[in-house]
Amino acid sequence: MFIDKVKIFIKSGNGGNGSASLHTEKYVNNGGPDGGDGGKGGDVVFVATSSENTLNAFHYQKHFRAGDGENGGRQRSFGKQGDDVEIKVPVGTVIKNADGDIVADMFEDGQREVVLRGGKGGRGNWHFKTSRRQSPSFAEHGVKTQEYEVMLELKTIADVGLVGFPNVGKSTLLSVVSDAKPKIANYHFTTLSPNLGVVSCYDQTFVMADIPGLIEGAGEGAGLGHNFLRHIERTRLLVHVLDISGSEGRDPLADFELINNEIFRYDKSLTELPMVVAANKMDMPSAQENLDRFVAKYGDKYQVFPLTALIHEGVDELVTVLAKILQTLPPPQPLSYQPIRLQKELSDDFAIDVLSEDVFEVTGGLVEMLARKVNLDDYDSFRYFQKVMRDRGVIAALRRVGAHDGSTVIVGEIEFEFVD
Ligand SMILES: Nc1nc2c(ncn2[C@@H]2O[C@H](COP(=O)(O)OP(=O)(O)OP(=O)(O)O)[C@@H](O)[C@H]2O)c(=O)[nH]1
Ligand SMILES: [Mg+2]
Repeated sequence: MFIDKVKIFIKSGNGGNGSASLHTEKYVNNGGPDGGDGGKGGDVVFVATSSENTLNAFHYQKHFRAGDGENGGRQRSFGKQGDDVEIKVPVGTVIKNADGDIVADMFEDGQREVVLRGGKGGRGNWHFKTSRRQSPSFAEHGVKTQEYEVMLELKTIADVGLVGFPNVGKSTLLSVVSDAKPKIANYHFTTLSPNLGVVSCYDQTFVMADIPGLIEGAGEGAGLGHNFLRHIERTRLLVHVLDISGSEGRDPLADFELINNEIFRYDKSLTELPMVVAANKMDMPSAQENLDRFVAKYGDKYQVFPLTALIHEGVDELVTVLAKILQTLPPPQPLSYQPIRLQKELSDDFAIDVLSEDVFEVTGGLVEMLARKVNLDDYDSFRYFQKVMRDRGVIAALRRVGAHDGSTVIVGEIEFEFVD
């Protein structure tokens, strides 16, 4: 099993409710409000790690929830914050929302991205004490959060990508130049998921990825082509491996054209990647003759390395040149994207919380928007505030849930008396 694309569900923690406790003490009649604030809910945090290179773990676990904040308590005791949930993903994982927009590119080992923030805790009743209201018997509710669906897509990050038909010796090459131990066998599609290996060349090291064999139509998805090609998008240099002996009856020159077409059909920008050619299986009949034809046709445009990977022949020359070319190339770049936030805080909807018989709180994006714009000390600003409340249907909605003359309405930091 190899999973490199998976849908999961994430939710940050709800905020804890504020407490409406009234201070009590022996012989003291009315000690005043002492209800503490609710704790903030936990965040959803993604962490990139290089110790994983598949998304297989998400086959078993698809739901991730951060802890809820605890409710506030008596004596102004604050509710505990909810625990964050950390989701480990392999380096190279791209996180997308349900519409396919990029939320984050987990590009570097150890990178942390807070993708969902926990709900704010509600304020305890002592915040609402005024000269006219000595003992508020209500407190604010914590913000309840919503679950989101996200798509994880692994786009392997490697310096060098090996491409070619099945069975040409890509895995063999990786196994003789790096520490990787990929499966090697004499049939097609031995490799079903990318293998990564670290190659050392004097004091330089680089990462080589062996991707599954490509076939005709791969650029349009044949033979799982898309799934495999995704892994070369982020390499800096391609090595096109050929069975130069044509031992399976195909002409290596035709193989070369065909695979190149599939790659470029998948993504035109891959044409800009430098490519060198590894002409493998030089130990087999017809190899030399095909190599001569190949060099005559493509020798001006591509560097060609005759190899017998099986017995290490020619591989050192190839590795040395790869290391040299990499030195001249810019370091790998993260995807360029405008990060999309999953939580749309500035939507202009609202909700009403009934805190007690005659206290109502308006919450939601509309409130955040107003809080930024309205200055209550300013008459025009207050008029604007009233108008928005009416136009957006907030007043009507308050009336529907039972607000009446003299009820208290809380909108963020603003508090006013309802007048019917
Ligand atoms: N004669 C000869 N055989 C080789 C050479 N290199 C690899 N082979 C053989 O070719 C077969 C395929 O090798 P792999 O490395 O598994 O090929 P691959 O390109 O990774 O194949 P897929 O994973 O199926 O795409 C194996 O039987 C290897 O032993 C070589 O230089 N000469
Ligand atoms: Mg292989």
